[in-house]
Amino acid sequence: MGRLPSTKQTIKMLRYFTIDFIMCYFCPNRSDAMAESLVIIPTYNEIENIEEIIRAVFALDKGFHVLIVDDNSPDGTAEQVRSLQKMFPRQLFLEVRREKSGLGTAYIHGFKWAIDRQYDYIFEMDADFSHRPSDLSRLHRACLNNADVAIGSRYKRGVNVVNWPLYRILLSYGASFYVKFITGMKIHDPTAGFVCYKRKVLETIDLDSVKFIGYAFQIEMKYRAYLKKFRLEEVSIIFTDREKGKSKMSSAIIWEAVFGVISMKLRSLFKKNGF
Ligand SMILES: Nc1nc2c(ncn2[C@@H]2O[C@H](COP(=O)(O)OP(=O)(O)OP(=O)(O)O)[C@@H](O)[C@H]2O)c(=O)[nH]1
Ligand SMILES: [Mg+2]
Repeated sequence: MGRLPSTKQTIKMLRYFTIDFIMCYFCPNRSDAMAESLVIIPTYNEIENIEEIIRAVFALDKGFHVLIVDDNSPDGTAEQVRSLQKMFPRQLFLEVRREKSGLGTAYIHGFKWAIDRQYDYIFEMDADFSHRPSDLSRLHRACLNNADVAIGSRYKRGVNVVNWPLYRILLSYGASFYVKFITGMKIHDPTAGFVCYKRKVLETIDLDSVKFIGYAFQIEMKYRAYLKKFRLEEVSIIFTDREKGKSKMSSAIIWEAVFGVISMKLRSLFKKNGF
């Protein structure tokens, strides 16, 4: 015979049941009323990583939902996701866009999708295991405590980057000083792409006016949250270079960040384009 649940467990179960019941009535868009957190993973040609990263998130058993925003990858990433959806029908979602249109717009697409479905905590994560899925819980905890935006930071305590060539570290570390100098944000890792946003942050930012695509997109999102006086908090993480698949990094992305940060600062001073 199994043990009877304690009073505390019974109250918890009743609470979940009530929330579930209410949410099923008032949020019919969301397939699993228990889930409050959505991990958005943009993908382009990630066939070698996609199954493993999805399984790694679900293996955490924290009730995270996952949305893949794929840009019609020629390698069949989306088909792989579709076949996994049979195994995780209530937790795994897929949006396929017509063509490769950049990481920034993929996230904006995912943010709108998440807001429509009333997720409370919305994460950004790469598919290539540079971000450890187990750190999702730490970002989540930071947002449950005090933060409005929790940033998985490579540079909060020293330099926590594994297997990157020196030039990449210098580029990224240098960029963080440059951004701090121009924007005045006191963040060690403003280009970080491992982030948890509270829904209210994304609802406040004018997502249609965010135009950047690569590193500049990550900087702009943080800067807009900072200007709206949201609490940004860094959580120290270890970042590891991808082992499988190809990087989508390009010189265009670097130049976008170099000039983008200045143009973004100017737009914010003149309160142009949604700032
Ligand atoms: N949907 C979509 N996803 C993209 C696009 N470009 C990159 N991604 C995804 O965004 C994530 C980060 O891309 P990476 O190629 O790892 O770029 P990065 O992390 O800036 O560069 P590396 O450090 O060199 O890996 C990965 O999951 C990519 O598949 C794009 O144009 N569209
Ligand atoms: Mg990467």
